[in-house]
Amino acid sequence: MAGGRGALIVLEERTTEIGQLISAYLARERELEDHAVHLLFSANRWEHVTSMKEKLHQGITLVVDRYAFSGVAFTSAKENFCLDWCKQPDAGLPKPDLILFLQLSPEEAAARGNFGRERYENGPFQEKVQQSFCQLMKEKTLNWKTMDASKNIEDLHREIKTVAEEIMQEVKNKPLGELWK
Ligand code: FDM
Ligand code: MG
Repeated sequence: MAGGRGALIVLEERTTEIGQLISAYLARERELEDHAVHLLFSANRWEHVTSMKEKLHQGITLVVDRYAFSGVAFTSAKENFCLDWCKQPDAGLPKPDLILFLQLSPEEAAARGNFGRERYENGPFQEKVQQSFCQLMKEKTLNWKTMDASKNIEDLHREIKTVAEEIMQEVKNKPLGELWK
């Protein structure tokens, strides 16, 4: 999102009560109904919006992890959830100027550290999530870029830095949009 200085926002568990609930759910320490947990993830984003907007209006660039696209991709990978229902709770969030999809095959992802401990970390589900992401990436009103995440960290970093700096220049004086509206 637009601006000169940077700030990393990882919508991170544990800093709020909703975040703590989500964290316990992912760690399989507690069960939550599928619709309810989807709405909690979205609520967790909404509770960060005021401070995100403040930063953006100060000209700070935000790098946001765990944004609405993960929410839609993971819930819509479950049985009986359509993409459209999944998108609604996040409609109106600050619209990103660039969305980076770090693509890695589920096999390669599984070979990385700690895979399998958390909820959703199994091959067949990850395949479905990847298909949902492919659906989402068809939306032409959003600026998706796919990066090859199997590269080494230095090369990937360089590529991300280049596209990020380009878009920061491009959107410098543009107003903030609303996602899915
Ligand atoms: N996840 C993440 C969701 O199910 N919904 C969401 O809205 C978000 C942001 O939580 F399995 C899932 C995706 C993943 C887990 O997210 C933790 P990260 O991004 O892998 O840490
Ligand atoms: Mg994870």
